[in-house]
Amino acid sequence: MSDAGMFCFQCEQTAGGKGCTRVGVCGKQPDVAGKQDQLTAAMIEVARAAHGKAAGGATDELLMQGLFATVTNVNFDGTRIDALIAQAKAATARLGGAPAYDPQALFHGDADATSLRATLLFGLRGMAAYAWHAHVLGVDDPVVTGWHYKGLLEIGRDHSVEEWLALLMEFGKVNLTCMEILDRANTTAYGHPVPTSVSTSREPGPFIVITGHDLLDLKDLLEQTQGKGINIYTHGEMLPAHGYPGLKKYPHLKGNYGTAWQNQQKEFDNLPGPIFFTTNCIMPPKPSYADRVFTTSVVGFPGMAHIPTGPGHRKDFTPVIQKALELGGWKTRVEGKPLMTGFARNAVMSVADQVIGAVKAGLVKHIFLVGGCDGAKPGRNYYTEFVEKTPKDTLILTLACGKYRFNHLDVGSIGPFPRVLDMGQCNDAYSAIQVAVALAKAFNCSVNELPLTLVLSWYEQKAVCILLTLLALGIQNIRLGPTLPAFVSPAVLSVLVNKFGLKPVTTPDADLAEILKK
Ligand code: SF4
Ligand code: SF3
Repeated sequence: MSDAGMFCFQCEQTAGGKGCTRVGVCGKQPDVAGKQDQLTAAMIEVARAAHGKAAGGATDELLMQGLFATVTNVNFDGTRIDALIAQAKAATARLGGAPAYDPQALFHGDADATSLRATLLFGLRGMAAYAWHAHVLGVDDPVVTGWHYKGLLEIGRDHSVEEWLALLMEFGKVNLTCMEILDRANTTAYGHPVPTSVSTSREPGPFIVITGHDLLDLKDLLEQTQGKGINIYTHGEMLPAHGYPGLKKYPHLKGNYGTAWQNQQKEFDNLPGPIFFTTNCIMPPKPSYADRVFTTSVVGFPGMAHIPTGPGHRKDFTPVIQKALELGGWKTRVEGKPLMTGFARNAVMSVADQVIGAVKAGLVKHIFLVGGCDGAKPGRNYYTEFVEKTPKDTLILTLACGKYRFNHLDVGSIGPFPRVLDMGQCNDAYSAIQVAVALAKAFNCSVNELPLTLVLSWYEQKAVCILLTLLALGIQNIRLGPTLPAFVSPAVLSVLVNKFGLKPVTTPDADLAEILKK
């Protein structure tokens, strides 16, 4: 730890590609970074105290929330982290106590052990966020819930490199189950997404922008704004919500506003409507819109209004609604180009015969999954250029907020399909996996033998858990960018390269030439 007292290397924009030591590039202050490490240590103690016992639902929720709150760009509010630490200490005491864990031990010591410990911790945080979204919809899985304890317990232990790798692979499979239960929770609550054209036009009148991943928050907001003359616009990872029948049926779910998270300070500047943050990624709000920012659940930023969670995970959005009416919204209509979404697994599988036929007939030569997080680095133009340069006889599946790098491009269609198919949020990587498995079955080969290449972009911990799932499924030759994680040590990287053929992205031209050479 530096003199200034923080060390964080959990995200892709970490200072100098090594670690934030004075203040976070994201705006995280050293005291908050320290508290997040204390919270992690306190949760390791909970897991120790709960070992061999049934901890109970409240403790299950506490671990999910504590892990979720420490994902990048979720909670910058030290008092909220303090409250979670206090709850964790109380849970440990209630469970009979446990040996203390030193937060300094999390990211220090042998480089390879630190790298592997951090990888498991960051993946676990990402999974907890997904587990929480399923949980609020009433869907849990005992293995997933149990792994929040197991993962924390193992993070607090020493392991050989082989043991760490085995844990990471086990975790990757558990995260697949987590994405499966979230898929089940979402599709049970709102139906299977259907291909949907989403307006990006701005309509006159009061509105609320909702961002993040939590579909229950959107549903409740839509219910509570019905008939009030307020339009709802999705932002960032909320875009795929437009594809769900149970959400698109609301006529005041008007469209999508803005692009991915890193542009929010520009896009929300003087916005004449409130912005409601349901999950990551929140950036330090500028004074020009700080008075209209609302957070909820584990999301927090000092000084911003917070909508508390009531019984049954329900919320009262009255303050957000009042703010929308007070600000009045846009005065005139601004025309925007529509975006397509809703190509989740059910929509793609329902035309599986046509996709398979198109591949067999040579109409589709290759399928790319270009998915993952967006971010601020200029190198992320790679993904725009990559999609622009893909041959016209290739399909591009996409998911997560990285899609805003290219979802506005007109890259044409192949027969009935647009060439870019938006499968959903980052957690809808589950849909992409299901489609890949179905294609492999139809072609009687392994996923690695399909004309399919994964070109992923990462920023925060959800990408870490998804990558571990893909590796645990044996998927080879994934291209990862825009840069490799600072928490992957050279020795761990060589394992990932040798065992899984993981490749850092280079240039779109060189990567496309290599991928398509066969
Ligand atoms: Fe730095 Fe990223 Fe950690 Fe923020 S989350 S302190 S930018 S490494
Ligand atoms: Fe984006 Fe934050 Fe990761 Fe769900 S919203 S993908 S970065």
